[in-house]
Amino acid sequence: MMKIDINGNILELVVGDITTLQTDVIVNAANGSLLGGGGVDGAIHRAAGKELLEECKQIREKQLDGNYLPAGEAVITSGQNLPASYVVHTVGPVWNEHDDGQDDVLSNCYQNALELAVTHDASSIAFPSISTGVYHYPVKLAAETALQTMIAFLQNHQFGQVVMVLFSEQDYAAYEKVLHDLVG
Ligand code: AR6
Repeated sequence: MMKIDINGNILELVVGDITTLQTDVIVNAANGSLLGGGGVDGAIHRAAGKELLEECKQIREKQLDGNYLPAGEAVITSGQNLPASYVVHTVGPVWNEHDDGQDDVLSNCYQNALELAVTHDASSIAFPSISTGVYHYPVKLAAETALQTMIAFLQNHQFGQVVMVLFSEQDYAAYEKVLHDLVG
């Protein structure tokens, strides 16, 4: 585990299952349908229970007029049966080596999730490594964008605690190296 102070806030990297975290908010790496899937999305819906899917359907109908949630954007539901109070659902970019705007889209996922947490008076949030599973974003590049976005946010806010939850030792090592390089 790596834990650093940024402007009175805590930023930490841990290995684990995000569905077990007791932060105010956990973030889901969803797809635009918001109707569930594999990876961390499947794990969150299984642990939260079917009421989470109902909330997501309501958001699709009422907040999104039936449309898909675009990549980079985020919406919030309750945590249902999870230890977390809220789930922020965001959609990462699908990796494409010929597209150079993906880091901005990925950064927006983290930024929009953090802003939703603030508007819901949360003081702790846990993120998975968005886009680096099924969406194939390279882990090192994703770590640079994720951590730079979190650090810039924490430098400008009195938030509390941000936890980056990695699902393997290998991903943890990649994020740890990038964080060391960013904070010196
Ligand atoms: N806790 C923390 N991290 C996890 C967990 C968990 N329980 N389970 C998996 N991961 P992915 P994406 C890690 O594929 O690339 C879904 O089907 C995983 O090892 O979940 O953004 C959605 O519905 C990886 O490091 O998300 C979308 O269709 C990271 O979470 C699509 O996948 C993200 O992998 C989104 O793809």
